[in-house]
Order: sequence, then C-alpha cells, then structure tokens
Amino acid sequence: MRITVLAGGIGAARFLRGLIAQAPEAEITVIGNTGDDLTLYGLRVSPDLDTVMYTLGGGNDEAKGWGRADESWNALAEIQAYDATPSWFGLGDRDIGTHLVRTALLDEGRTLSEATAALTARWDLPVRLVPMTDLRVETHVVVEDPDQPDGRRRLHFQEYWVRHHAELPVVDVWFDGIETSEPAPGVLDAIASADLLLLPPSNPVVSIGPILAVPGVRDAVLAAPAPVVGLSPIVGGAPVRGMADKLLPAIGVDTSAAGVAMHFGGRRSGGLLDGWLVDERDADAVPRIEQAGIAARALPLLMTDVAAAAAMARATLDLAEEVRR
Ligand code: FO1
Repeated sequence: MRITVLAGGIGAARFLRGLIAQAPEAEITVIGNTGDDLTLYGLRVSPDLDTVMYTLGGGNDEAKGWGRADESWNALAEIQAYDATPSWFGLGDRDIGTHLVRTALLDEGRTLSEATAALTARWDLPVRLVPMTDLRVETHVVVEDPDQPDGRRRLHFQEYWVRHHAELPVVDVWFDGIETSEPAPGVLDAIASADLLLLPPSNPVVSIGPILAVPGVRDAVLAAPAPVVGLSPIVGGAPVRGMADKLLPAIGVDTSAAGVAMHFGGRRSGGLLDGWLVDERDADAVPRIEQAGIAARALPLLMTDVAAAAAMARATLDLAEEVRR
C-alpha cells in the first residue's frame, strides 16, 4: 500500500512512528514542509525535514521533540560569547553537522531534494522524505508593531516562534516565495499514485498550509483518487503543542477540531477531506463534521508513546477503508 503524508515537524514525526509500526509493509512517502527553513551563519536549516529525519532515524531529542539526541551546545556558546546575533535559535553541535552537509551540497549546486536524499541515507529511514519544493520558501508572520509606520512588522516564522515565543499579535501569515515555487520532483506523483493521503496532526497554518500552497499541490490532492484522511492537531480547543491557536484566528479559522476540518473542507463540497479524526474530548463535534460530508471518528489523539500513535494510525487506516470510494 502506498501512503503519502503531508508532514510538518514534531506531531507529524510522532504520528509517522505510529504509522510505520502499524503498517510496516506500506511504502510511505513524506512530503515535508520547508516553510520553516532559514539561513543562520551561512548554514541552511530545514527544521521540519530534520525533525522527521531525526525522529524516524532514532537520533532525535525525544524530550524536546526537535534537534539531536546527546547534543552539546559549544558552538552556540561561542556565538553568544562573541555577542553575535542571532543567538536565539538553538543550534546544537551535532545538528550543525547536518546543516554543514546540507549547505555544502546546496553550494555545490545540488537541489534540496538531492541534499535531503543524501542526509536521510545515513539514517536509513523507513520512509521516503522529500521536500515540498526545492525552491526557497520561507514562512513569515506579520505582527502588530506600533513603532512601524503602517503598524505592522514582518518576521521569519522561527523568529516569531523561537525568539518571541508566539507572544506577538499576529495580523497575517504568508509564505514568501510560494508563488514562484513548484513541487519538488516526485511530489505530484506521490500524491497521484498514493492509495492513501494523510494529513497528520501538524500545524494547519505553518506546516500543512505551505505544502498545500505550493502551486499544483492542492489541485493534485483534490484530483487524487486516494482517500484523504486527517487527524486534528487541536484537542479540546487547544493545540497539543505549538502555537496553532495564535495563527488560526489570523486566517479566520476557529481553533477547534471542527474548525480545522472545515478549513480543509470536505471533498463533497470542493474541499480536501474524506475523513477526519478528532480526540474523544471533541466527540461532540463529530455530527457537525459529518454534516459537511467528512466522515469523522473520535478517539484518543494524544501520542504519549509509539503504541498510542500506532492506535491512531490504525484508526486512520480503518477510516480510510470506510471512506474509500
Ligand atoms: N524550537 C524552539 O522552540 N527553540 C529552539 O531553539 C529551536 C531550535 C531548533 C533547531 C533546529 C531545528 O531543526 C528545530 C529547532 N526548533 C527549535 C524547532 C523549530 O522551531 C520548529 O520549526 C518548530 O518547532 C515548528 O516545527
């Protein structure tokens, strides 16, 4: 069975661990979000690609969810000792090794897809990880700033999230470079040839959003013969982790399991979804979601361990079979 997953970072990576445990024979292609990417000290960093790579490769820091296990922070300490900026982004020494190799490959003229293939080869991943695009796209957050003439300021998503802890009032979110981007090689084929398309519990705005915004991707999902099933990243009105609750209002979406389902839309009304899984705390939202033509199921959605993620994956596969046209 060929499964294609549109993935952000930590939530997607943890779900993928469950999916792999539940469907070890499946051929899984992960289309990774690259809107989080940024350049620091000349190094190209791809946080969501690295989170999937480290987590599925067994090299991730399980407590933080991002970055490498057994990390040290000597280079960052030196940066800070020099009072150099930026120093708000946690660049670990082992992690820097990844960025050095990626940047060297890119500087040699290799594409991000080629660099990602080279990096993931070391980790012997049980999935194929491809970037959503090989062209530069960066998610920027527009925040209120009374000191600016138009009362607004635009900053990179990572600065908004890591430096400012998502505390700045968000006016808009946009994906710089998205209009001239194009799907990376294999992305459209992985969508068209999939037996199942999944939206894991990732941030709908800055993780799934950029992937769907790459020209051609949303249309490919709409045209795909495979059922499209997603899992709500919002449980009981709040994101399980991260800052989706700060960003969803900026795009006019209700911070709820039903709100995000409606945001993606039901296939019957021109949207993406055939099925949507919500946490049992949001079971009361099931009827409304079903009325939108999206098959909905309520079950525990907290990925406390791989077994919990595998149970979610099982329910996802079961729902996919129920909605398969
Ligand atoms: N998240 C943080 O909250 N603080 C950090 O210092 C930080 C550093 C970092 C370094 C490499 C990397 O791949 C991810 C990193 N993240 C950090 C997570 C990153 O902000 C992710 O993009 C978000 O968690 C959204 O997926």
